[in-house]
Amino acid sequence: MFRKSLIAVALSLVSGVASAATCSIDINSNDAMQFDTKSIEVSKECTEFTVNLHHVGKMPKNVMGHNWVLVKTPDLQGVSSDGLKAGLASDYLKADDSRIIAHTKLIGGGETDSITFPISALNGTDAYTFFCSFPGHQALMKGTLKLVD
Ligand SMILES: [Cu+2]
Repeated sequence: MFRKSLIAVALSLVSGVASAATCSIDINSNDAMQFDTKSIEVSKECTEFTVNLHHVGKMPKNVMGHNWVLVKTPDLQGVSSDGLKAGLASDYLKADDSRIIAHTKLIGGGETDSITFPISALNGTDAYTFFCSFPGHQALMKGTLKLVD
């Protein structure tokens, strides 16, 4: 009897973790200029979505800095080139750029940063791209994000 209820509690814990996990993602970046995620699906059941960006490398942010920046795909080149002009002091992002939907700060090896944004910032028709705005990284450090049922 006790054992059965223990199993029921364990099962409910597991399912609780599973549904919470769909509204956040952990992404690793490294010294080889890579994200370990190429596509992200965000459930429409989420009200907010959280990205936890980890830099698992050792290099400092002025040499191998990474951030996670979300834009509509057609805005990618414009946000990226304006970010380059903004420079390291601005985390390679133009200040108050309304085209940026969400972004973490720029981090170096061993660091982590998180960003939470409302799902109301997304819709089911636009295509979204996430990328790292550090100079030269976008070619490798890029992926897609979409809203799913
Ligand atoms: Cu990067």
